[in-house]
Amino acid sequence: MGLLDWLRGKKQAPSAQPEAPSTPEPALQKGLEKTRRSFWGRLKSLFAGRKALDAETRESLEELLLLADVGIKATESILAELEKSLKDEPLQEGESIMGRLEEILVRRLERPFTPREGHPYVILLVGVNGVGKTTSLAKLAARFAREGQKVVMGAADTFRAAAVSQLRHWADKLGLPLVEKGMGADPGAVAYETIQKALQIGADVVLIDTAGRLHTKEPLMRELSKVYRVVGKALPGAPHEVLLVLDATTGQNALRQAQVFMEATACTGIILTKLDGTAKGGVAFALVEETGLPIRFIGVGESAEDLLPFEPRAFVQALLKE
Ligand SMILES: Nc1nc2c(ncn2[C@@H]2O[C@H](COP(=O)(O)OP(=O)(O)O)[C@@H](O)[C@H]2O)c(=O)[nH]1
Ligand SMILES: [Mg+2]
Repeated sequence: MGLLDWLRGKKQAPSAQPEAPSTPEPALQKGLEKTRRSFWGRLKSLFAGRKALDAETRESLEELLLLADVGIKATESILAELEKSLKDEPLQEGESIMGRLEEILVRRLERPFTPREGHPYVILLVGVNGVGKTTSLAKLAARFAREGQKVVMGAADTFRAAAVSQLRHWADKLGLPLVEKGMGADPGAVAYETIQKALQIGADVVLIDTAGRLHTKEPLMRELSKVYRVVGKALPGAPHEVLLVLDATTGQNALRQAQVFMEATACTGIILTKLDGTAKGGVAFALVEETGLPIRFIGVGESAEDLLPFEPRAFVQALLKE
């Protein structure tokens, strides 16, 4: 099952273990271990033997959700929904509060997305420096290439020399074409040439890296909207996805970044990285609640297999697992 088909909304998310789709992937479980250990693992004992949500349990649950960085808004609405569900439909024999909570959490993470058709399929990666844009891009490129798609990468983060050379390193390692014009080049020109190259060689997927200088908001916005515009000019309908890369270890800061980037450009989804490095993976709920964007991929480690297509149920189940 291909990643590109999935991105285009045609099929279910591809699993690393297609033969056992109901068992959460080991990479996912491992990646969420810190979050699960610190907080979610405690829910079982909190709910043990309870059939209703008394004030004390409600308060403990609220505390756990807030500590996991679920955020005030999402926490309050999760609690309200759980209360309402238990009141409207008291638990039946064999049902548990955990089961109800699981359903509510899954629904919160499900966001419709409008996949766009297009060939080549153009993906822009945006986000602040250090969040994991370039590594995520390389991981995606590797996966597309493995699945037989013809990939072209574009180094439109021309602000730092290191950004270009990092992508060059990946391109060489993966044996994939990269369009680069060095540090200081016009990002719009790089993006344009990348699309030209893709059209020339009949590429299926184009992945474009961009710079993220959050402390200079105005130039960032100008630069991003220019790249966006230029890409659309080079290929009408493109970009098909603008993935906002956010670092889960930055907690509520990620929310502020999301606000700035959403003002600057039409983001279509989120890549939430470094979930393996934090106990506050609950920030996923806050991000979806506050931005309305779907999470499309999660990063759970530094190796190439550690970027996973995001599936709400698998994510929630991995969190709630003992
Ligand atoms: N542990 C972990 N590290 C990651 C993940 N994604 C990226 N990184 C690391 O974060 C650092 C910054 O990544 P980079 O792609 O250069 O960020 P960029 O500045 O946004 O392009 C690198 O050391 C990556 O290996 C992840 O999911 N988990
Ligand atoms: Mg980079």
